[in-house]
Amino acid sequence: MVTLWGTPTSPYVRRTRILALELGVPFELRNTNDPGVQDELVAASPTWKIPTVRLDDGTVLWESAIIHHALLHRTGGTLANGEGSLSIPGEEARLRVAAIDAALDAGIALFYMKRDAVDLSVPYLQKQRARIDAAMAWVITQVESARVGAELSLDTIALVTTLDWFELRAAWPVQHPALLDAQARWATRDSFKQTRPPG
Ligand SMILES: N[C@@H](CCC(=O)N[C@@H](CS)C(=O)NCC(=O)O)C(=O)O
Repeated sequence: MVTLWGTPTSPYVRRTRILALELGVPFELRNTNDPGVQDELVAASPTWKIPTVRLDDGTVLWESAIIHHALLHRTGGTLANGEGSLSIPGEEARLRVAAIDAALDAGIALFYMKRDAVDLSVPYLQKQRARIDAAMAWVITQVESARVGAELSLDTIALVTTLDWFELRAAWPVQHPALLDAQARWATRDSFKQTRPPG
């Protein structure tokens, strides 16, 4: 059984949960908000970030892209529902994930700073806000041309979990019709439904 340290609301952890469900990899989610579990994370990962996993063979991994590569590599990518397989992403898909991550990281940073009553009007933080807009404007072109969002893939999982988190935290307005379409398309799939953040 894979141990997955994370929270039910983390968009990065949700990516890993969706992938594990799709690949039929059993895992236990250790909620780092529960008493004592943060200590387990700190002991396991020098970055203290979620997702962090311990695989069946005892290997500990952090960074979602590395975790996902390991899961795809170890399972061969075969989907548990028998409907095809997921491949290890190539350069273009990794670029899309990188752009989505840039928007999400900026959104997460701004969300936590706002919660801590930081003044968001300083130039560096304004730049973070502009970075979300710029990265998402490019991502929209990729969705419109069906490079992402149409098929199940790591970049599609990254896209939809990010959009859902933007909505959950009111961190960025998900309004573009192509984004709304992609969100709606995947909302009914089991792995996305089961991992929908509470709240
Ligand atoms: N690049 C990392 C990002 C992971 C990440 O930022 N996770 C957030 C939660 S969504 C986190 O652990 N934040 C804790 C912190 O920054 O203290 C990945 O892809 O795994």
